[in-house]
Amino acid sequence: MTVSADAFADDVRAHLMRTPRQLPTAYLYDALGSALFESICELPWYPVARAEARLIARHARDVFRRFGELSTIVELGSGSGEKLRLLLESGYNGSRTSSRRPLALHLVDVSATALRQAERALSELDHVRVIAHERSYETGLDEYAMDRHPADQALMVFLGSNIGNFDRDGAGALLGHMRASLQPGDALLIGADLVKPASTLRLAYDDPLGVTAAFNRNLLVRINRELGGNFDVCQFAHRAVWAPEASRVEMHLVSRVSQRVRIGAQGPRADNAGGAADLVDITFAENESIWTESSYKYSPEELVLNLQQTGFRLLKQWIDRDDGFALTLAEAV
Ligand code: AVJ
Repeated sequence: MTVSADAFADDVRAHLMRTPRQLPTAYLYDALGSALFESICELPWYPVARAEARLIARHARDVFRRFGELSTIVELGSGSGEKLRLLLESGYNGSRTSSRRPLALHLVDVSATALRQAERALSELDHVRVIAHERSYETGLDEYAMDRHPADQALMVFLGSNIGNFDRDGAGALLGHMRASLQPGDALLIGADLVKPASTLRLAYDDPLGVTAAFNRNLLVRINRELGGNFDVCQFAHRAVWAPEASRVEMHLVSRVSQRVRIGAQGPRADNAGGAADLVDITFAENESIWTESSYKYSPEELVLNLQQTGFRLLKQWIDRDDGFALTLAEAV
């Protein structure tokens, strides 16, 4: 099941009309965007993925020790599948359960390419069954909840600091949604990047190789290709700012000049019904920005508080002090 071109067009139009102008973050992950994000994770200045991988490798056994008969893992934002694969390989003793039903792995991701990659990476493991949901987190959660057997014991995983893309209210709502898809005794494993010095954060989101800039500007390339836009990609600069009062890094695309941009006037959607109503026609002022992403940073305590306020109780929190990252395991109550 896929996210439709119409939904993409509607989202883009609605976000560009906001003040300040925005683009929806989830669409950064087309095939090239997903590849660029994987490259970001290899950059020396972006320690998020490495810090989390160290914690997972070290504590995965401790995670799985808490379950008698785990039947299901639900992963939101599975990406390449490497995070979950590492978790399973480091801590899940498949042989112990080989007489039982295979472990069901529900993967929820909006990126078709990432999902296919994850399906491939995880299907190689013994005694698992992969169910892919090419869905938003919310729709994926609903699909899983409808499908679930009452006797199932589930572990939900939300790794990579993907929670960082939500503002405080949005994160609370999403945690509540996760809780509603779980039953008492189920668990949630969540990885979150922590507040750290501004200079460190700036380098992480505006790296010297320009990979993050490419990741950001690729959203315009995608809009041009899939929605018939005419963004002049070179005329938008990547900018990353740390906003300490909101505890977030913001990514922007800043218009270098005053320029007019049209979407849907030509290209794939030109022959669709809807015609002129589909058109986006915007004149950007010089230095006007399009806000493409927020990456909220947490304190370990705030994370625990958020979990407690949404129906979870803390089981264990592991912190990597070197790179400022927290892996938190909570139980649905
Ligand atoms: C995948 C959302 C966790 O916010 O750090 C990396 C995406 N953006 N560099 C993040 C991202 C710029 C990443 N998340």
